[in-house]
Amino acid sequence: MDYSVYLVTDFDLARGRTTRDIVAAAIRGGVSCVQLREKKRGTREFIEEALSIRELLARHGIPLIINDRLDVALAVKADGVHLGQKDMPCLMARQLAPKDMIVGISAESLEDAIQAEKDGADYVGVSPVFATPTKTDAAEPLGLDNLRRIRERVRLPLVAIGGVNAGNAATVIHHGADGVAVVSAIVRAPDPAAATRNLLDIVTQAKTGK
Ligand code: TZP
Ligand code: MG
Repeated sequence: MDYSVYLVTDFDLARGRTTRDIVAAAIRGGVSCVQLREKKRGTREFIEEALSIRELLARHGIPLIINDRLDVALAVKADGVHLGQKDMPCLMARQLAPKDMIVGISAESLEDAIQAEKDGADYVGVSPVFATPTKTDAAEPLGLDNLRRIRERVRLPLVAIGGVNAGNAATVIHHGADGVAVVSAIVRAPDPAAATRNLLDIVTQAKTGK
C-alpha cells in the first residue's frame, strides 16, 4: 500500500468544483490514495458519492478509504475506513470489517499511535502535525519532534496530516512519515492535478534521499 500522496476530500473547500472533479484531477496528478470525508451529507448521499468515486478510482487501481463510517465503507465495498479517536474503536472495526479492509486510525499522541498498532490498525494518521484551519476540532498540533518519536516507536505506515503542503512535505517525510495526507493543498489549489503532481515529486524525492 502506497500512502505517498493521500488526498482527503472536502466539498466546502473545492471552490465550486465537485468532489468527483477534484478526485479526477488528483488521479491525473498521480494521487496514491483517496479518503472520502463527508461531514455534512446524509447517509444516502454519502453512499451515492462513495460509489461514484469508488468507480473512478477503481479504474486506476487507487484505493478508496471512507472517513468515520464503517457502515458506509462496508456498503460500498471500499478499500478501507479511517477512524478518529472519537469514532468506532479500532478493535471493534477490526472485528466487523473483512480481513482485507484497511483500517486507518488518527493518533493525536504517541500513546494513541501505540494503541492503534496493538489494536490491529493498518496505518496511523499523525493528526495534526501542524495547525490547520481545515479541521476546527483538531487536537493540539503534534509537531515534527513528536512525529519522529512516533516513528521510533511504531512500525505501521505513518501518514502526516494537518497543515501539510508543498512547502513542508519533504521535512515531514524526513521526520519519518511514509506519506502526506492533505486537504487544502490539493482541494483548494487552482490546479489540483498540478498540486498533486508537485507533492508526489517532493515526497518521492524526499523518500529517495532518506
Ligand atoms: N484531520 C486532522 S487535520 C485535518 C484532518 C482531516 C485537516 C487537514 O487539512 P489541511 O487543509 O490539509 O490542513
Ligand atoms: Mg472521524
